[in-house]
Amino acid sequence: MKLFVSLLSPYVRKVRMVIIEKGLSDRVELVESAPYDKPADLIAANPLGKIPALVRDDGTALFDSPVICEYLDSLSDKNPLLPAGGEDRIQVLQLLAFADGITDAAYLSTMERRRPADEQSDTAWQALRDKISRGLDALEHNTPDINADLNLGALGLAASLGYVDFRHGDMNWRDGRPNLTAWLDEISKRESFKETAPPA
Ligand SMILES: N[C@@H](CCC(=O)N[C@@H](CS)C(=O)NCC(=O)O)C(=O)O
Repeated sequence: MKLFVSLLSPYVRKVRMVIIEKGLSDRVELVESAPYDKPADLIAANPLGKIPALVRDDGTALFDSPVICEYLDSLSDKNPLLPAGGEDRIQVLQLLAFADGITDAAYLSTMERRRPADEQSDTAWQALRDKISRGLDALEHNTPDINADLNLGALGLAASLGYVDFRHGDMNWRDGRPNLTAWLDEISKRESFKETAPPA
C-alpha cells in the first residue's frame, strides 16, 4: 500500500501512529507529497487533494484520515483500536472527532497566518485559536483514562496535542491543564509517538 504524506501533518502523524501500533510498517510505503502543488498522483487518489490518502494494493484509494485509520485497524489483530460496536465504539469515535476538530482549528489557524498579509483576518484566526482553547479546557475537565486500552481517539488526541506544541507553542497549553499534560506525558512514551515526531 502507498500512503501519501507530509511528515509535518498532524493527520498523517495519527495514521503513522496507527501503522506502528498495528505492526503494519512493512506493508505501507510512505510517499512524500506536497498537497498545495496539486500533484496528479495525489489528486487521482483523493480528488480533494488532501493528505493523508491511502492507495491499497488493489489500486483503490481511501481518505480521509479516520477512514484510513479504521481500515488499517481491520488489517491486523495487534492492538485493536476501535471497539466493534456499542457505546464503547461511540466514545472512541467521539474522542477521535473531538481531537480531529482541535487539529482542524490548529491547522487552519496556522494556514490563516500564511495568507498574504492583506488577506489575513485576525478575527478568523482568533476564532480558531478560541476553539483550540475551549477544546483543551473541556478535555482537561474530562481527560481520557490513560490506563484504558489504547484506541483511535487517544492516538488522534496525541497527534493533535503534538501539533499544538509544534505550531502553537506560544499558547503554552499546559498552563492550568495538569491532567491533560500528564496524559500526554504518558502516551508520548510510546514508540509510535516518538517515531512520528515532526522533523526538526
Ligand atoms: N479531514 C482531513 C484533513 C486532511 C488535511 O487537511 N490535510 C492537509 C495537510 S495537514 C492538506 O492536505 N491540505 C491541503 C488542502 O487542504 O488542499 C483528514 O482527516 O484527513
